Amino acid sequence: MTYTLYYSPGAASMAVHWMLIEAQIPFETRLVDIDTGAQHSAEYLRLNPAGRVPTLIVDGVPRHECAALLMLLAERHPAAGLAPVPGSSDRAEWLELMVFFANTVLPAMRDWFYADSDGDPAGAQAVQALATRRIEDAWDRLGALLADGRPYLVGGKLSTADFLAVMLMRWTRNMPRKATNRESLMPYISRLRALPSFIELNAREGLSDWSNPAS
Ligand SMILES: N[C@@H](CCC(=O)N[C@@H](CS)C(=O)NCC(=O)O)C(=O)O
Repeated sequence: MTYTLYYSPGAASMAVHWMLIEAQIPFETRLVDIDTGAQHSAEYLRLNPAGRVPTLIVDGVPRHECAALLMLLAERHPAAGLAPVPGSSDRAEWLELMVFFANTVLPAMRDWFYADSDGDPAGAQAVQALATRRIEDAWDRLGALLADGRPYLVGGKLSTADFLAVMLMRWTRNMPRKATNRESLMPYISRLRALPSFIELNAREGLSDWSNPAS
């Protein structure tokens, strides 16, 4: 099995990059700097016609959509134990969360960050206001789940849902309402940010602006 991850630091590729590191899956990386528009190069558009990251080349075939990539990797690497196995009692909750992140939170994030360029700039404020409400609702939902003291989102174990959740929480760091301002989420965020794989991920992507304070 061979993998090449096309990524941009801190972008939707981050959860996939994190999983590859955590599961110790061999992979190569190629930087696509979205700040300089590299996602629009002819070479990259051949791999990803939407001009977005991530793209994961799986055994020579370009694959897209970060949530799908996480689920695919979990299926191809079951020994990593990063998803409840089919038929297990935690499977339904994991599926619910993965789909919730993919069909509700990721699009709301996209709307918040790209309201001007994806849509009509005249309506951008209203789009961002609705996106903010959806993002806040997501943190309410996750805060309620974590209220029972569970260390991770599903089944007491690290899973793909955590990679996605923490990446999304990180994206709020420069928003007026940050996930880190919520007491219901902070113990979870600190626990996940302390994982060696998260620290390694940040080092590899050259990121230092959303780490646990040095103790
Ligand atoms: N639905 C896609 C969204 C990917 C996406 O929007 N990626 C952003 C970065 S977080 C991107 O490529 N932005 C560059 C652009 O749209 O030009 C996924 O979940 O993988």
